[in-house]
Amino acid sequence: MTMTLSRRQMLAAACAAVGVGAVRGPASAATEPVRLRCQSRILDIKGKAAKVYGVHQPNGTSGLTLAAGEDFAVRVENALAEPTLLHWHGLTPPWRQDGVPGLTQPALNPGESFDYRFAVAQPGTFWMHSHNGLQEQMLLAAPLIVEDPTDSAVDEQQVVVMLHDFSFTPPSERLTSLGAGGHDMSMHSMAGHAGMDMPAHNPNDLQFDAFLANDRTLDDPQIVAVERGGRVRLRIINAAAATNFTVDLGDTEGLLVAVDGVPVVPMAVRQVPLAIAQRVDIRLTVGAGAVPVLFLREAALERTGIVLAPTGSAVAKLPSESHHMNPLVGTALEERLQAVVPLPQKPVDRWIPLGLVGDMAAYRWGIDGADALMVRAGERVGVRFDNQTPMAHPMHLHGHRFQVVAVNGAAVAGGVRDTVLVPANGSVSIVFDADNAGLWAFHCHHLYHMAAGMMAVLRYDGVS
Ligand SMILES: [Cu+2]
Repeated sequence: MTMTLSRRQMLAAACAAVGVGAVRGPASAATEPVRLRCQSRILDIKGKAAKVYGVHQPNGTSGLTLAAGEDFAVRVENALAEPTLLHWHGLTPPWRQDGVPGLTQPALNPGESFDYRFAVAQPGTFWMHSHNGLQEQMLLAAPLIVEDPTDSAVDEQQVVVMLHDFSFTPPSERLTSLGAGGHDMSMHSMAGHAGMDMPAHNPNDLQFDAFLANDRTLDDPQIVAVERGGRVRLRIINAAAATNFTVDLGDTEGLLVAVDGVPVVPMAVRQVPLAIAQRVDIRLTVGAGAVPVLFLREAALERTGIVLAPTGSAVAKLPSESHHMNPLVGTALEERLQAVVPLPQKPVDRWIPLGLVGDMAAYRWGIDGADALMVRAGERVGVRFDNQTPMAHPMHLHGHRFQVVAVNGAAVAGGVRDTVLVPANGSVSIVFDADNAGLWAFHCHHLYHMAAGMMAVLRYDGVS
């Protein structure tokens, strides 16, 4: 079945697509904070009404776009019926503005607001999400785009895509059932999906009712109007709570130019693994035909996506399941990444070994060695993760950007980023400069692993 979009539909889709790009105010934004309201909203997911959360400006824009060199000046308003707090994932603010309840500041009660202001020097694709309880699974997340002012001369269309996993079952019930029964009670039968490609240990420990790209399933995807022959910069954010994806451009070749908002030596790609909380920027040129950009759920059949539709192109209906098992998200890309600007050469002053540990049956997770996460300002710090579990863990350090220097024991001069996937029963080493004194969350970004104990704090000597 093929459907052709009217010009009006295309324009409507285009407006929706550039929503996060149309925010930036004039220089007066330096004095007046942008209001970001945490609120509930209703989505139509597979024909059913779903009550979820979101972060919006008064004009309806989801999230925030600013330019590097500007101040991040934001007033967060809690319009929810429960406490909340937003974390600016990938930014490096003063630690008291990092938005981790109980660590950097108290959560905001319903009706409360809080003003944030700090300088943002580096451009990139970042995001914001609640760091309170399991609210991230309620879609309390939004894009946070820092544009590079030197890019304004580049003739390309920015397309931001935020991915989510979604269940109609409340996340608190799911966490309880994982802990109580050792498995997710809402799990669908996997029997029909098991096959030769299935790893011995399934990387998905939760099942979901839907996978969303910009809040829509592939049954009714976002159609983004683009110019025929136009250049596009995809900014893809994996905001899922517990799902790794592979970005799939099909026959179209893209150029991977950044990971977690930080430039990498450009690499031609058709498929890109994207672990929980990671981002990729991909440049591509569209021809005359529509380009589906698909997001394949790891080691499963489900997928979601958007469609880049040049003027006059026909957009075919896309099945929401792949014909073959989707790939695993591993370390093959991580081993090849090279930062455009690596960390300066410097000996490591302090190595901290961390063991990632867990008990799948009891659904308890932890970080061995977290007590030693104490550094002094000015040190070059190395952290070696040894994953002693059969699941991969996307490890995220707040307030810093680190460079990946080894994967499974093999040295690399890798990407500079804020979230790295430590493979099942494997290891990853990272280094960073202790240049932002404070108390910083350091955790697995799989929401249910974090909630079940895989959370630590990096402490600077003298800060409490
Ligand atoms: Cu984990």
